[in-house]
Amino acid sequence: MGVPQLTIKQLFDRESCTYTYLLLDGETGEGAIIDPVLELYERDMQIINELGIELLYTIETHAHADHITASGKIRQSVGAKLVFGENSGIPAIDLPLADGACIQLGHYSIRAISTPGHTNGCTSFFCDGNLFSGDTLLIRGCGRTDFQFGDPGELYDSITTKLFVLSDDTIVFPAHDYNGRTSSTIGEEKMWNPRLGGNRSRQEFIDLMNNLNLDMPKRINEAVPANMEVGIRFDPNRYLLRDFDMNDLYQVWQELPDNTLVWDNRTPEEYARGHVPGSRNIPMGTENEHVETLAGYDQVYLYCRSGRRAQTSMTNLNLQGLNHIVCISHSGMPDWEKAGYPVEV
Ligand SMILES: N[C@@H](CCC(=O)N[C@@H](CS)C(=O)NCC(=O)O)C(=O)O
Ligand SMILES: [Fe+2]
Repeated sequence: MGVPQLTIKQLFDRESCTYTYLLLDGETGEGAIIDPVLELYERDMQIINELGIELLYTIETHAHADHITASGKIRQSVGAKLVFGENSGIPAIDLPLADGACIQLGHYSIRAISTPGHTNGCTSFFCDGNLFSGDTLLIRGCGRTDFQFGDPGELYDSITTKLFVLSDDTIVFPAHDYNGRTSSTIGEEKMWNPRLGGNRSRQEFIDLMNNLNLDMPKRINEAVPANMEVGIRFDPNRYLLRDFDMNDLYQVWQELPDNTLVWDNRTPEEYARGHVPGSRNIPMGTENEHVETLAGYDQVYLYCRSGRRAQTSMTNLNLQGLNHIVCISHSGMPDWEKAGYPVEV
């Protein structure tokens, strides 16, 4: 009898191009799942049951922006322990892992490697020569850094000092691939990754990442708050008041209660051209610098031009535990102007 083998099953979600991984120690029958997708819960549970896997862990590499996790549901149904990096900011965690911390899966050890950058709570997991890199390192790419407290400098440091130091033959299994590729190696990525390979400097990487101009993931406003609660107990109305529009804001604004803020998160240029009188300008993308100030208000009303940016800032702040923001999600300043309400310049 040879040495027991770690079995890895790579599963795919066509909708979000997400890879879910099932890890199995064939000798003990113990297993772990990484980044399961809520819509594919039945598929994954069927495999787990057919193979007779005792699922010890459901592991998340980060709070995803593009799909809702099945981890909460899996935890409820089979009692698997929920595992995240300790900086994920997600409350329903059984095992928050610090950088370098390990959990045992049969004969194998799974090691958490803190790799912030794509989000501030991203963690990669290393097991038996395999790296589950989440969205930190993708095949010939890397995660974007323009939401959920992403930071290109941090991402560069995570990849170069935490992942590229692993041995060249480490197999890289990412959380996504949009081009049908399934795995890579650290050696390959050091050589061929167009964002990081060769002699690209940290500053060049930052400039590149700050100018990607990608569309927002289609489901970000739904997925991020849901994933903060690991896909269970999710009530979209708690976060998104679909019916609250600029006319409702006008009603509130006329007799604004004490300690209430009207927040305009458009650019300073747009704000200067005309805004709701008394509103404060905190542009989208800088809200993380104002968490304490915003938390100090009893109630915050947030608007932008169309509602899209308001939703994005709100989900960013939901991640920080702020739940007192009323988001005007499907209208904005042009609607206020059209209605003939007062405008301050
Ligand atoms: N079009 C996709 C968005 C995909 C996306 O933005 N993916 C994130 C990971 S959550 C990313 O980092 N992508 C890197 C890239 O596209 O280069 C969707 O709507 O869901
Ligand atoms: Fe992601």
